[in-house]
Amino acid sequence: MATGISFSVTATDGAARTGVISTPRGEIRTPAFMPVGTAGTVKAMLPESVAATGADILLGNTYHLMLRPGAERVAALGGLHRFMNWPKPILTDSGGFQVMSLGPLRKLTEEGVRFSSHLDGSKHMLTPERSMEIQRLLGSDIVMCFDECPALPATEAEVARSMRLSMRWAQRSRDAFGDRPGHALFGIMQGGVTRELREESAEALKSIGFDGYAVGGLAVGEGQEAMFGVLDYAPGFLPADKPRYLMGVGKPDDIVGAVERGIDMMDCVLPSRSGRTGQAWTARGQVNLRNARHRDDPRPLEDGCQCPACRSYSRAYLHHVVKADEIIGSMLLTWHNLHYYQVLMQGLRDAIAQGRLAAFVADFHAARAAGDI
Ligand code: PRF
Ligand code: ZN
Repeated sequence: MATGISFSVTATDGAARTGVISTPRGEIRTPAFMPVGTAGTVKAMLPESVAATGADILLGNTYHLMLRPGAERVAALGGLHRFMNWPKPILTDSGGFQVMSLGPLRKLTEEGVRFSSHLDGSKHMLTPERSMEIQRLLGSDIVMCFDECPALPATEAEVARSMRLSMRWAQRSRDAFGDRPGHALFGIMQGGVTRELREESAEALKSIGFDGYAVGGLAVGEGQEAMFGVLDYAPGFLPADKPRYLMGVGKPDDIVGAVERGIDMMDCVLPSRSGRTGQAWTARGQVNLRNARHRDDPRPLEDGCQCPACRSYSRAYLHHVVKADEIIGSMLLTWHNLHYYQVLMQGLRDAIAQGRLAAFVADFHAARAAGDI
């Protein structure tokens, strides 16, 4: 990348790769999981605690931050890193995907998306040019193209029309982004579950030229089998020497399957959001701390886990604070979940580096099949 951000693959195992993205704000070890800090905070976590889980990079959202507190305000206060006290890299999503989830509150044209704020009903317009400007004002290190992710169910013709619009917006995003040393711009592949559309989208993005390439439009309800079906070929359409980012994925088994298929970066609200509803993710699968079976259990949530929730508290205590809606319940379970996700990523990186990914994946599935005990 001619942008002061570089990617080097240090080892491969089958289609999987491990490597490092170097940025002026620090290194991102890949495969990387990015916790979601939608509104300038990873909910229930101090930024230094997020860093302590092993996260190298956070995701922020154009859509939420433009509405509140406003991109110009964040810029005047020194940018998002300083505003939220997170000095490491930040990737920002472009807003298109979040706007689409507003349903009837939006209107899509060639120019962009007009929408009403979910906060106060005020009217706004997002275009590729405005999205690039907002992400620049935020100070984002990795900027995402403005795209459209069609809502399912959609016909193949609708998916094709939407993908081609996203490719025109990708060119406008590239033009508006300009040349910004130290900052990267990623293109976003669309095309649903149709191989020809995915290939057409990849070719369009490659001819524009980006610093990294995302696979968008997956994990929108098509199911894991269909998603893996696309991931069996889609990463191969993208340049091998650039990072590949699977947007909005996923559950631990989605992550493992995506990494096996050549994905380098992912983000998902799941570990943080489910931590706030009493759900924990462990090597043995999902654990619902609301369940009464934990009421008298003095054992830690996960044996051997080095997170604060497991080092210093019992399942009985976690059950109690979750049931009592105490804030510390959200804090401890979010910390555990983010820690578990980062331990999983480190395990994947080490396994790829040592050429034993297949054995790692077999152990991963065996532990989950054994279940929580
Ligand atoms: N586009 C953008 N953000 C996204 C997606 C997308 O397709 C997805 C799809 N899973 C999540 N986040 N811009
Ligand atoms: Zn733990």
